[in-house]
Amino acid sequence: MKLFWAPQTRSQRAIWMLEEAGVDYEMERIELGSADRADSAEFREASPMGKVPAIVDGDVAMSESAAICIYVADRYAAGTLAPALDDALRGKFLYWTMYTPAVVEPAMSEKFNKVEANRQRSGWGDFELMIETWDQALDGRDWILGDRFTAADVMLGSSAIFLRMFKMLPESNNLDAYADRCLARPANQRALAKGAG
Ligand SMILES: N[C@@H](CCC(=O)N[C@@H](CS)C(=O)NCC(=O)O)C(=O)O
Repeated sequence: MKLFWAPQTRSQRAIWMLEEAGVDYEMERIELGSADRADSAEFREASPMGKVPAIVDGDVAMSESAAICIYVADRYAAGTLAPALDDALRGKFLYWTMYTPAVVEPAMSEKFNKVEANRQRSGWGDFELMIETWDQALDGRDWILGDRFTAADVMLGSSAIFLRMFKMLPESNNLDAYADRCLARPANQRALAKGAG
């Protein structure tokens, strides 16, 4: 598998996911900031918007970190990092894997940019509802689905770590301990070293 990445970006999620799944992969760096950026056709096929992370795996070429996490988990770690298709936890797995791009990121962006929030009208509610919902789901659990770590935790864990780094995580809640647990995973430590740039 080839991973297109850039340091200090959402690529970190894909690296962490690949490390958790134990997949062999090579990394091709994309110079996001360069003025004369000339993306390869292979990268553009995987990522039409030119965003990282993106992967090419045989005939599969795709981007979007949550989609990559689900793909890698289903293809290389089905039943462990992704509940099987007929597992009752599959629904919650999909919900929480998508929570980062669908709810956390828009709510975070609104708060960061001081945009007036509308809990009813916005699909992501607002920052406080986003945090409360996530925090409650982690009550008494190590991972979002309970005892088992899955690709959903790669997505959510990366968001918890990011929010804490930007001092946007409320103190004394489940999310702080969750971020610590995610950081302590050996696969995440390897990923952080690889993604440092
Ligand atoms: N929703 C996408 C977002 C990807 C994204 O925004 N990537 C940024 C880096 S974090 C990027 O490639 N920006 C460079 C650009 O737009 O040229 C995902 O989760 O993968």
